[in-house]
Amino acid sequence: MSSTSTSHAYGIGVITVIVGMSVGLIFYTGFYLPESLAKPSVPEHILNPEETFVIEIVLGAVNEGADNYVPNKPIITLEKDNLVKWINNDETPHTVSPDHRTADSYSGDFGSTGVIMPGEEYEFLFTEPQEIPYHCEPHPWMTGTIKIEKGRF
Ligand SMILES: [Cu+2]
Repeated sequence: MSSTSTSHAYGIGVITVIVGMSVGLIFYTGFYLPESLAKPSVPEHILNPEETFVIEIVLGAVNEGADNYVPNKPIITLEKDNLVKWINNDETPHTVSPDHRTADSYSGDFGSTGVIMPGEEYEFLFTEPQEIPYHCEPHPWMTGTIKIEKGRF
């Protein structure tokens, strides 16, 4: 009799552990994981700004002392022109590389991966205010800064 009740208690214990683990797993995959993987929620007007801001890598940018990133130190505004496009109008491949590793919490790491070939472009959507000094990897004398500011509203 006593051995029956012992195995009965054991059975209930095992079931309790299984149920507990299942509840934990469901909570983890159903609530915790999606929350931690989700991108931050960004207002629609920042995701779809009115304008694209263009920075030209001008012809002859490769030459030391010449104009390179034009405009060179622009200030852009969230919700207005926070989608920025660098266009390489030079005859040499260039990069847009942050001086220090810089990320936007929505768009990820900032900077062109590899070179931007002549005629090609690099685009980045900024969603947070920040100031980023950047340069060209093969031509370190080519430098620029971009500053992103909050919108008026
Ligand atoms: Cu360059």
